Amino acid sequence: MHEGLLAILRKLRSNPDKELRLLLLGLDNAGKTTILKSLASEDITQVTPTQGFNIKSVQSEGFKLNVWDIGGARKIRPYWRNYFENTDVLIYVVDSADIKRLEETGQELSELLLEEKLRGVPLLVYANKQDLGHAVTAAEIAEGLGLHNIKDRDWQIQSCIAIEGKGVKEGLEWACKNIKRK
Ligand code: G3D
Ligand code: MG
Repeated sequence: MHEGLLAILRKLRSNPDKELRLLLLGLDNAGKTTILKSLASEDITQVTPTQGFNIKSVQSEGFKLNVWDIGGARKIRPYWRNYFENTDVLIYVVDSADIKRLEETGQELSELLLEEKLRGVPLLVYANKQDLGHAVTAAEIAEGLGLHNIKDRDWQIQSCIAIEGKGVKEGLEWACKNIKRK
């Protein structure tokens, strides 16, 4: 039987008493909802869609995940900051087959990395949709996003195929190892 990734995460976690907070962000269509589903499987206890903002808060024993589409709607951006507090890991999802929007997604990521409340928070980038023939490699995504210029936090790029659950777990393992002790 498929074990939910949150169950796996629960075992990897170094400090089981502390709630782990994950932010899962990216442009629309990147694959966030697909990753969310593979994370959660059976053990989601609560999904709260926030009226009008399209932010999903998912809570499971010991975990809190906040998920939304970035890009567009600049006027609601200040509201996002409410969800940045105490984030342990920022997970950024990129559609590796959507070269047209690589620059846009890179721009959005750069803005996020400037957020004071996300300062020093480890960054995991999923180069998703690696099954598609025209997808570019994780290394090319890293290059396109300028990840090698990031000096103020740990970061990792992980290729994945969210619809098949491939690579998702490996990314989370990195994330768990890189959570800062507060
Ligand atoms: P979002 O929540 O970031 O907006 P979704 O993205 O998770 O809703 O995914 C957007 C579309 O991409 C979905 O297709 C989904 O099935 C598809 N997708 C997600 N991950 C992968 C992947 O690894 N490979 C491929 N080929 N497709 C993927 P639909 O057709 O349902 O809109
Ligand atoms: Mg979605």
